[in-house]
Amino acid sequence: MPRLTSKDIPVFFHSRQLDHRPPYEWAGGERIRHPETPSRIEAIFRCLTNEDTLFTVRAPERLPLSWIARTHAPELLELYQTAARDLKADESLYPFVFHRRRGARADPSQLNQTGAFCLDSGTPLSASTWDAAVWSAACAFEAARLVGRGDSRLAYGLCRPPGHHASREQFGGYCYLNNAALAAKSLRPKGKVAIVDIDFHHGNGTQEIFYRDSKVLFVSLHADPKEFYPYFSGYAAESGAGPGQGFNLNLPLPRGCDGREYLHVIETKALPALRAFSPAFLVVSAGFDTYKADPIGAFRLETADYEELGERLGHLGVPTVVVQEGGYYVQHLGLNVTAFLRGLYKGGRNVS
Ligand code: SP5
Ligand code: ZN
Repeated sequence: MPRLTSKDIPVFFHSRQLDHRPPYEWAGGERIRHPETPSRIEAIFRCLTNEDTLFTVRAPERLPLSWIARTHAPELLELYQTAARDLKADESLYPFVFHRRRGARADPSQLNQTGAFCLDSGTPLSASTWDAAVWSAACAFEAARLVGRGDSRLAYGLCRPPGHHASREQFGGYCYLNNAALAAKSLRPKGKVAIVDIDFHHGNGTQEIFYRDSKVLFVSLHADPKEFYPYFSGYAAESGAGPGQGFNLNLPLPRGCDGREYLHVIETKALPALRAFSPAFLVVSAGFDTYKADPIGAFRLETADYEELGERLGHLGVPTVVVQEGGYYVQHLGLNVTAFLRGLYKGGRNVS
């Protein structure tokens, strides 16, 4: 294992994350190839390892179930393990019955009841999903462990499947385990944690997990949920509840939003809230489906905008864990990730 120097950005990735392969989803009545492909992280991996001196990629250790159970309901975790046991190797389960009887409990040993644990029909289960999701979570967790110990002021979990749509009890939006929430939970005993979610879509799962928590601030910039997934959350009026009131900040942006407009909202809304909160740690849910060429997103950010965005977040001078979320224009995904991490690294260098 290479020694960690102050030059390195540690990156965590495990090849088992590639085994989850959702074949298709439905979009406007059409059956399309699923956008959340293994090639996404292969492309990022290639870009990071080509970058001479900045990154050191290693594999995480397997994450114990007990750690995942701090964030997710035992029934959800049992369902994933039922799928791992009962599905055939090439089989994908797409739930299509979503029963919501108040107070009723679903049985996670019955795959026919999967719909009770699921937000949408674009997020299938296969026999490999559980393992891939656990390794993805392990990447976020190890990155957080390094930053939490003070061994690095920046670390990146090359997570996939992504996580921010997964709530305590439900999967959806291509997400099964909430990687960013796991990272934040692990840091929380050491001090206040701010999560900044820059994926194109609202991080409904992360919001829900910390909605009543005053020690974790959730700030999310995303497309207006009136028009875009996840539709049911991400509105500006959602500001936290109970003790967590005031610690949830949603910043919905209009279709077509470009880098200038995006960075303006970062500067005038997100950064002031982050500075006022004064966190000990920052977790970034880093999606790149805000890119101008993204097949799902509808914003117009360019590669240089991600570097600028990284620099401005880096200027906060807070030890930072970056967790990979969405981003589906595979050709430029690695470039955008690298630009963002380089920006964070540069921005954080001149602050002590
Ligand atoms: C992690 C993440 O980015 N999840 C995104 C989940 C979005 N699911 C709904 C996608 C609807 C796609 N419609 C495509 C229309 C293309 N013109
Ligand atoms: Zn997204």
